Order: sequence, then C-alpha cells, then structure tokens
Amino acid sequence: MKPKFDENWTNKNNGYPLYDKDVERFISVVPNENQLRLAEKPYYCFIHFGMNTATAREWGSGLETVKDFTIESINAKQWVSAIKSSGATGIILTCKHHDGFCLWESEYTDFSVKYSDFDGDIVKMVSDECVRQGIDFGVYLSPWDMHDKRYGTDAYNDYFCNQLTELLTNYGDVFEVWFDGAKGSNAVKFEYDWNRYFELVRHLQPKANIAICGPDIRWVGNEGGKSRKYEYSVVPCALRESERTEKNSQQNEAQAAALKKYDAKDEDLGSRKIIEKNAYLCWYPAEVDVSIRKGWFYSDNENKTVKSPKKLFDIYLNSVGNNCTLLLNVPPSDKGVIHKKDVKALKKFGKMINSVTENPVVVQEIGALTKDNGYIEYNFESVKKLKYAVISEDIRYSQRIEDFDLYIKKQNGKYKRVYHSKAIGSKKIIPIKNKKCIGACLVIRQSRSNPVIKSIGFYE
Ligand code: FUL
Repeated sequence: MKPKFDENWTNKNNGYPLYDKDVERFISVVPNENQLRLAEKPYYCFIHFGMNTATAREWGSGLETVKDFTIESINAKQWVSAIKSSGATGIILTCKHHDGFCLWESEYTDFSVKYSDFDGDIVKMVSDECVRQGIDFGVYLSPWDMHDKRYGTDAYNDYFCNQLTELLTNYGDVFEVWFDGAKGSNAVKFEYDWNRYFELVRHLQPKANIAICGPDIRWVGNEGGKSRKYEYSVVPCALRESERTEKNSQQNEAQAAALKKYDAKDEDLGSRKIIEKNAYLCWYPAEVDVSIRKGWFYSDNENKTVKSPKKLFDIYLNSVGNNCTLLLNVPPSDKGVIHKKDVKALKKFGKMINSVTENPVVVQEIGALTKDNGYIEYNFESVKKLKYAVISEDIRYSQRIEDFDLYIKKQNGKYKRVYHSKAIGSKKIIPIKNKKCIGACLVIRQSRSNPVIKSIGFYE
C-alpha cells in the first residue's frame, strides 16, 4: 500500500493556498547573479594567517610591532594545493585581522609585511597561486583594528576604504569579501561607514559577495560547524542589519530592540510563521564558518585537535548538504606551511565528498512541477543499496518547498519512509545508509507555490 502519497502539495498543501498575494510576495524573493554563482560553488576555505601565527595567539593585543612578525617564508603553492585536494573552490585570506597587521604592502600604514623582515607580499603570493591553480580568491579585512591610531575617528573610515581599494584593485578577481562583526568589549565606540564600504566593493568588484556584516551572505550563527534543522534563504530583511548593528554601540535603543527580534542565532529565521509576519523579505543564504582545528590561527599545541575526515564530512553534509555554504578554515603554521595532519585530513575529506555522487543510480533534471506531480516515483532496474539522495530546488524561482517525505521501495514492494524534512533549497543531501531497495519516492507535502526542482539524484 502506498503511504498516502495522494495527500500532497497539489491538493492538501497542509491547508495553504498555492496562489495569493502572500504567495506572490514569498516567491518573488530570489537570489541575484552573485548569489546564484555562490550556490554553484558552495564549499571554500578560510586561511587565518598573520601576526597571530607568529605570536601563537587567537587575537592580538594591539601592542605588537613589525618585529614580532617573525615568519620567514610561506609555501603558497602547498596551501592552495592542499585546500584544492579537498574539493574547495576558493580561498579567503585574512589580509588584516583585528591586530591590524597587513599581509600586503599597503601604502597607508607602516604596520605591514613591507616593514617586517618578511620578503614579499603575502596577499599577492596567495592570490597569484589561486589563479595558477584555478581557484577563486577572497578577502577578509577586519573592520575592528586594535593597532591603528585612526580607529575611532572619521579618518579610520578613509583608511579602511583605502585599504579595501588596494585589496580590490591589485589582486585580481575577488569572489567574496568577509566583514567580521567581532569587536572587543573594550574597543572604542565607533560607527563604521558600512554603506561606503559596500558601495566601494560593488564598484571595484561587482561580482563579489559581501559576507556576514554584508548584504549577500548570512552568518549561520555559530562557529562550531552547525546549521539549523531547517535552513531557509528567504528571511526578514532586518537580519541583514543584525550582525552590523547588534555589535554597534552607537545604535539607538529602539532600533536595537527591533533588530534583536531576528538574531543570526535564532533557530527559526525563515519558516512561514516568520515570513508571514514580515513585510520586507530578502534572499540571504547562510554560510557555515568553522576551523579544521580548535583555533582560527595555528598553534603547535593544537595539532591533536585537527578534525577527522569523517567529522569534516559530517560538517559538509550539515552545511553544503543543508542549504548553506561551507567556509572551512585551514590555518598554516609559523613555518609557512599547512601541517601534514591537516593536509592528510583535507585529502581524505575531498575523497569523501566525491564519493557522494560517484555511483549514480538515477539523476534527473526536473523543472516546474504541475498538478500531476504531487509525488515523484522511481523504479530502479535492479536492487540497489542506496547511499544518498541529492535534491536541489531551482532557486532562481526562490525556495518553495516547506514539507516533504522520502520513501524507499523495499524488495517486497512496500514503502518505507527514510526521511522527512521541511526545507530543501539549493541542495539537500540525504544519507540513506546502504538500504536495499528497488525504487524510491519523493512526496512533497507542502510548498509555497508549485515546486520547481532543478534535479533529483539517487546514488549507491
Ligand atoms: C571572529 C574573529 O574574532 C575570529 O578571530 C575569526 O576571525 C572568526 C572567523 O571571526 O569573529
């Protein structure tokens, strides 16, 4: 007996209409070109490297001098190839962290590699190597700067923009600009000129996504590699402001209270319950940022904390496989190389990612579903031991699906539900644990409007 496949989005839709004013409003929220490109390349790496690597700290003190940057050389080729072996398609380098030390030869400060004993421009070395090995290059530039005397004055906004201009002009194409909201509790009160920063990025690198304190990519809300049970990319616009304003002490109270209603850490950011109440919605997909080891920066005594390939793969399923992107931090050591433990883990992790789609049973491109497609059924040619199902909505038409079940058809013809969830979005990877079956069925129970599915794949 088929387990109520007939009760689906085409008729019941859990009581929600398929077309009305609200529906129009929900499904009109779609990704722009840059965000679409991001969804096509959802796994990339962070490189935290700089003054903190030399001093073996997580945050600087603001009192470091160029002499403290004792790193003698770096092997950018090894950095990029180790990261590439894991299947990552880009690298975001901490060009300046909170300590203020610049990894490029900036004209606007004497606190950079130029005045240290290091011979070369690290941003150039890494960005050139990314081009050589065919992966994207991105920039992290910390707004909070413990070292620069201009911090806290208007001149700092000019300084920051000058530095952004250098980074976004002299180092080729930049795929992502990462603005960190972190700021020490004792930092001087200061309002960053965010709009000016954003306009500059748009002008100099129109194809770059601006992350975290920016309008294009949302912080998932933790640094532990976790995502929500249901990740939605259509969320209240107020969320775009939250990372910037929450930490900004100069916001007035009323505004801060309103924005606090939607915090990056909240569990539900985009269910129907949330979006129904919000007049202003935007496409703001989540990025999971997590380090391969305990700290963001390298430290000898954390070599034991390198995550296993299995742990990394779980994080991958939980991010890329759960409608998020993954930004995995891989910090090189003070010897200028990525430690062999991390190198090994990355390589095996890359193999595990490949194994998901290695052995396809059926892969089908679908498109917009009609009233006849309440459920989609597959009969395999022979008994299969399924490992994964991978489903993608065509997000050019927004994120629509709100409730679905996945069944497998056992050898005796009976169906067994192996998965139930609410959100799909850009990509949902569903582990099926080698279950023997002769078919499978996806039943969409609820959708904001008729579902538009890019593809469904079953893999053994
Ligand atoms: C945080 C920073 O304070 C950490 O040092 C690290 O850069 C992480 C990615 O963001 O906010």
